[in-house]
Formats: sequence, C-alpha cells, structure tokens
Amino acid sequence: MGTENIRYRPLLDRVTDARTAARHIQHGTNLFISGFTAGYPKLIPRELARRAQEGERFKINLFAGASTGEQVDGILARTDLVHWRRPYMSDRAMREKINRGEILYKDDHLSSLSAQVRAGDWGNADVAVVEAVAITEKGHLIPSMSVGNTPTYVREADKIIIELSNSAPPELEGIHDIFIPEDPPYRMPIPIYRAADRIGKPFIEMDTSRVVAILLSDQEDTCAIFHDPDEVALLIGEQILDFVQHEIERGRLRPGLPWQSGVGDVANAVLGGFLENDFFHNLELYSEVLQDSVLDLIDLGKVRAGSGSALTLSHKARRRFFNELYRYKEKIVLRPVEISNSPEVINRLGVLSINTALEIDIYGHVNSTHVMGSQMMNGIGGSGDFMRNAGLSFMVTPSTARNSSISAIVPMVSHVDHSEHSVDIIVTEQGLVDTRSLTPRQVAEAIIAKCAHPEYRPQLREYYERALKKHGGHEPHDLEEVFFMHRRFQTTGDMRVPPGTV
Ligand code: 0RQ
Repeated sequence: MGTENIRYRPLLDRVTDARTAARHIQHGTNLFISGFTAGYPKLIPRELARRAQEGERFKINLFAGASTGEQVDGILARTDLVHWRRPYMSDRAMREKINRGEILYKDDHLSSLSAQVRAGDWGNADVAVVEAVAITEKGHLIPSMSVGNTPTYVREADKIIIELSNSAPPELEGIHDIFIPEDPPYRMPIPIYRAADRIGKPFIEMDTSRVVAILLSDQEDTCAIFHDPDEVALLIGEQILDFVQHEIERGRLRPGLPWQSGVGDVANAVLGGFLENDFFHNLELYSEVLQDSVLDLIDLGKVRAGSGSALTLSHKARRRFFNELYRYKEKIVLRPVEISNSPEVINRLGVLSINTALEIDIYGHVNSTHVMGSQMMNGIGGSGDFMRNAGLSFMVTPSTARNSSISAIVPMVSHVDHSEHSVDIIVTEQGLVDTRSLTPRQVAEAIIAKCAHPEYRPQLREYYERALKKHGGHEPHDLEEVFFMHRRFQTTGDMRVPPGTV
C-alpha cells in the first residue's frame, strides 16, 4: 500500500510501523479508538496483544464509539490488557471478564459520551487511535465505515495515531457529515430537520502537530454475518409494518416519519419487510447502524435517505457497496453518534424506533442488558437514546429464549433499561400490544394474552391475578413471588439461578 492517500505531504514523515507507534501506549494510557461496529483500528491492538504475549505487564483504559470486533475487544480482553472499557461492547471474551469483575465497564447512553469526554469526565485523552481512508490536503481526516465518537477523540487527544486503511476506498470521502455541537450552556439547536440534512464538514478537523504516527493498513473489519430472517423475526417485522400502515391509514400517524432499527437479525428482518411491501416508499432512516437491508432498499428505490453513525455490512454487501459507492453515497450520511443518536433530533423528527429486549415484563418495563439481572450481555447502546425520544417506540423480542426454556415475558424484569414510560408498543411473534392508552392493569392483561408464549400464559396470569388479589394497587406485584417466578420460568439452560440463592 502506498502513501498517496496522505495528501497532506508534511505528514509523510510520520509513517512508521506498529511496533514504534504503539510505544506511545504504556501502562495506564487512556486509549480512545475509532470504531462503532465497524471502522476500528486493527494494527495497534494486535501489536499491544503481541507485547502482552511476550510478557510485558501493562493495562490500558479502552474507550471506543460502541462495539468493535474480535480484532480489538476480543484480543485485548484475552490478553488481559483492559482495565476499563466504555461504552457498548458485544464481544464474548470481554463480556466474560466484565462479568467476573476483571474488566471495569460502565454502560452509557451512546449519545452522551462525546460531551462527557470533552468535559474531561473520562480523564485525560492520552492517545487516539483512529482508522481513516485518507488525510486531506489540509491535514484533515476522512474516517472509514463509522464515525462514532472519533471527531471528539481526535480533537481532545494529546497524541493521534492513524491507521490509514486501504480496505475501504478513499472515495468514501463525502459520505461523512462531521458536526460537533457546542457544549452546554452554549449549545445551539442541532439544525437537522430531515434525516438527510448535512450540517457539518465531510472531514474530521485535526491538529496535525499531534499526529505521532501513521500506519499503512490492509486489515479489514470482521464483517457482520446476517442470517436469513427466521419465522419469528419475520412475524415481528410483519406486525410492525401492518401496525404502522394501519395507524397511517386511520390518520393517527403522519406518513414519512423516519425509522430507526437496532442491530441484529430482527432489525434486518423488519427493514427487509419493506422490500415486499407496496405501502411504504420514499423511506427515511434516522438510525445509528445501517445494515445490509439498507442497500437492498436503496437498490429498489425505496429509500430517500439513510442516516447513521456506521455502516455494518456483510462481506457480500460491502463489495457491492464499494463497487457502486457513487450511487449509495447520494443516499447515505454517516454522522458522529452524538448527532445520529441526538435526543433533540430524534424527538424533532418523530423517529419510529425499534429495539430489542432480553425480557419484558407484564407492565412493559424492559431489560435489554442483564441476564437474570446480573450478567451483562452487551449494553444499552443507543436503544435508550431512541426509545425515550422516539415519536413511537417499539420494543421487540421473541416470546421465548434458549429453545423455549425461558419466557421473555416475565412478571417483573430483573433489570430495568427502559421503563414503561419510554415503551409504546410491545411486539413478539405472538402478538402486538399498543400500551399508549392502557392502564398498567390493562397492559398486563394484554401482554399476557397477546405477547407471551401460550405455554407461559397460565403462569403469568396466575401471578398477575394473585398479585391483584393480595395487594391490589395501580401496578399489582407480589414481590415474594417475583423471584420464584423468574426461577420457575427457566426450566433449563446455564443462566438458571441455583436453588436457594434467592
Ligand atoms: O444467547 O448468544 O448465548 O446464544 O441472549 O439473543 O436472540 O441472539 O438476539 O442477537 O438480537 O440480541 C437484547 C442482546 C438481543 C441485543 C440483545 C440470550 C440468547 C442469546 C442474544 P447466546 P438473540 P440478539 C443498537 C441498539 C441492547 C442494545 C441495543 C442488545 C443472546 O439486541 O444487545 O438495543 N440490545 N442496541 O439466548 C436469558 C433471556 C434471553 C437470553 C435472549 N430472556 N434470558 N438469555 N437471551 N433472551 C446497537 C448499538 O448501539 C451499536
């Protein structure tokens, strides 16, 4: 790989190798990396892991935009290099160490992080390591497949290391829209009125004097793997589209509101549902992660605009995207996560928001993060930014987990990420409940009857009726029973609470 994409020639003398560059990272370094499901650095993490494997003892504090891949979270967790990790992650090795208390982890709303870093809440930004596809003539940075918190990390870091990647083409230039809002109390409105509005610059401004190293990289992100949607995902998707169509036809919802859909197969299935649906066209997406289905929708002429903080594509979709970048670039905008997930903008646009739960209780409170209330799965990610501020918020889950051995509808969630006040519509493959005009008691009855799996309905109904009879109240609960019920709803599986622990 050549240096032609370093168009600011004075930086040419910073080109070096990973071993030299990584010397800027020592025990206790606060390391701020690019990456938001895609677009994370690979060479520096690999070099840090090599040092650890050769016996060097050191730990870093690792801050990203959201999840990265095996090439970052996986290898750094396995080589015991991480002291602190923030925010969202989804790596199995890292998850295990977080749950053992060996890696410190705080689960934040993604929209608020950049401002916290600028305020110094996360300590000094010692080193930023960022993946880019080019450095412009004026010394500014063109990020790769994600933006995340990178603009703030680059602005705040004492030292900047750039991994200049040829795994994505420099023609990505123009897809990004970089805007860093002022911090309170001087913040002006973020002037986005339609999903595709561009309000910033197509590059990340950078003080070139702080660039200490540039690495030439040919390493690709671990691409996403999407499965063909299963029946459950398709049923969930179909119900959401039917519901929204119905609401629009009845004049209860304005047509043209933008959509947000979380990550994973259900999210892909919901968007995939638009492909065969004639009612929806000229779609706008105001989301945080754009996945393969967005390209399909653009190809069919169904999408007017797609805004996100990252493009997470499978191998196949990535090739297709690069081959016809000029066409997709007209429709896609990649923004900093504080803009893609801005509560102000989400609320102004009236986004229709769909996110996934681990479990939902009969009153509509949602646990998206902690299995049995204790074990961290991934994190809240951007789901809270959207659920609380959406025009209409959908929470979805298959009605059962782990081969039907666990009910995803429970009497009381074991951890709360989204309260009943932020969740409008609940959907499982069994059915959909619009909670907006229901009292908590009505919500409980509807969720048990429509969303719970038939096998678990009698137990849930029994619980609800007993709580109602014993305690009454606005939101009846029988607290002695709750933990017992949680246990009883898990007939098999390794997440079972051992008898006698509650
Ligand atoms: O376990 O991996 O061991 O098989 O949870 O579940 O069904 O594969 O679903 O991949 O869509 O993840 C909520 C975790 C769902 C995800 C969650 C077990 C199940 C499996 C995964 P295994 P599935 P998904 C933008 C939006 C929060 C953040 C968010 C998530 C594993 O969607 O992290 O919305 N959401 N971000 O077996 C015990 C239950 C369970 C359960 C599922 N009730 N009890 N285990 N599982 N339900 C993202 C960003 O911000 C970038």
